Amino acid sequence: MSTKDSAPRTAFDLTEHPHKRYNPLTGEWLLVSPHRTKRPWQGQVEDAPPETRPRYDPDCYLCPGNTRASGEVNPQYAHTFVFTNDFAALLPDTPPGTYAPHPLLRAEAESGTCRVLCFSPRHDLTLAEMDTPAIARVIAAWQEQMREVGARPDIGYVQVFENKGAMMGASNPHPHGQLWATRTLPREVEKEDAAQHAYLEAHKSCLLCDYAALELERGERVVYANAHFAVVVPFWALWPFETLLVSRAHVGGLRDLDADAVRALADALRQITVRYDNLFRTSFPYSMGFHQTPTDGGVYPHWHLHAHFYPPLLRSATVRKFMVGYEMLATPQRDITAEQAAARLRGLSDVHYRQGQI
Ligand code: H2U
Ligand code: ZN
Repeated sequence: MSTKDSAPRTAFDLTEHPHKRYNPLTGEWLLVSPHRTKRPWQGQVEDAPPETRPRYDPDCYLCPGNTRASGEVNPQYAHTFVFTNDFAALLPDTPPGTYAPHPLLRAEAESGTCRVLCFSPRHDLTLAEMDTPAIARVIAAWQEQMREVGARPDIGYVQVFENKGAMMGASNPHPHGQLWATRTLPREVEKEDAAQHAYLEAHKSCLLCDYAALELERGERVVYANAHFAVVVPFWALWPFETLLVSRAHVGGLRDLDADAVRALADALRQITVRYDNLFRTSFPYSMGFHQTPTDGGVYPHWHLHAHFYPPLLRSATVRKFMVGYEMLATPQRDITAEQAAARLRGLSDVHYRQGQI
């Protein structure tokens, strides 16, 4: 007699049965276990972050007029402010070179630059609490950085991102993001580059153009959409409330957005970040970042602008998902389905819980 489990008696159902989902942007798979959402939890409960902050903090190295670790003094900026990271992980003057004394021992020099971008002079705000014109100024600052840093001959890719919240490793609550620019393509970007390229070759259409249209048509994973952008919980989402913000038109990078599209992106960013804060009535932590056309001078018709939000929270302001055990050693896994997460986010108000009635 076989020791294997007996054959299933019911037809495969995505809402009930454990299954694997494919991420066509990276070629990775993840395990989804929808039957497991009622599992009791006696694990870690983290303290909720404090809810009030001053508009100006004399000890904050990002507030206007304050001195940073380098000794430099921040200007009295009125909107956004960019500076080169005083502890940059990448340096522009790193000499090119390889180290390969054996095929099992390989290294390559990497050069580049790291910058910090303050979103607002106000210490107490986040993107979710800024108005759309203020968010549009942040996008304009990103565009300016893409134009300036992206034009450098030693820069092949500019990664724009934000770590928000202590849970995601942000060292300071002052609203800010970062920009790491490298000579070569970072690994996630390389995977997405290959996938988008292969899709265009095979289908003669763009992967994310097709995906955005498909999700808008099906609706079940859409959180929000305006004329230029859609926010969805992607079919292959890994983090509980992960979202993908995707341009509806075929646009390669932030540099290519006109004023209308910038306003629409600001609106979409506000919509998703407000809903995130409203979900557990807390300042919702996440890592987010844009993926866009490399700046190494290549031709990239297959690249389609999008942003990923990877938030760690699972069921409250204090209970997060951990990527441990099976996920580190085998395959990443989630419990609630992408469709359930999208329905919850979609159902939330777009008025911030600290600014109005929900
Ligand atoms: P994070 O909060 O995501 O860590 O970003 C803040 C960055 O600010 C961090 O990378 C830099 C740190 O290196 N920093 C400065 O450049 N100057 C300072 O005076 C303190 C921190
Ligand atoms: Zn500050």
